[in-house]
Amino acid sequence: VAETRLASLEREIRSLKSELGHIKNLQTFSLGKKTGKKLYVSNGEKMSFSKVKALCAELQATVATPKSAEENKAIQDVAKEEAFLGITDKVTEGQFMYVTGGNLVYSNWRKNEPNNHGSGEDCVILLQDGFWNDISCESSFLAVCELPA
Ligand code: NAG
Repeated sequence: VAETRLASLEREIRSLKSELGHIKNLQTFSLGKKTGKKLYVSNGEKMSFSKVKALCAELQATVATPKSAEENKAIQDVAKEEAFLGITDKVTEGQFMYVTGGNLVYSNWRKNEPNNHGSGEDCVILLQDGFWNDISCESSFLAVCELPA
């Protein structure tokens, strides 16, 4: 009796795994994810940087962070408006770093940026033209999250 029950559970687990695999494939396909490329997603909402971080964390994701011109363009394609990037200089003014840790390996600052304008700008947005500008973390911009390649 116990063996029958176990066999039935194993059958069910195999079936669930198979179904989950199909759903993952479908999701990957519908989001246009390419193998070996990060996936960038947005819900089209604008919010403060802390809310973007929390939202991405809920999705077990991180805030979009371009580490190459190709990734910068991919985020531009997903973000139809100005979007926060996962980069700040909150730790040391003037030293922009990834919120996940580490120094920048790629940047695409607009001319004369970053400038810590006005009362200070510790966050970064991707402008419509693909260049970056430092901006107040309290202002609202599009949330774009990234999932690993
Ligand atoms: C300001 C921007 C600032 C930028 C400056 C360039 C806002 C709130 N501030 O309007 O980030 O460095 O233009 O002149 O958009």
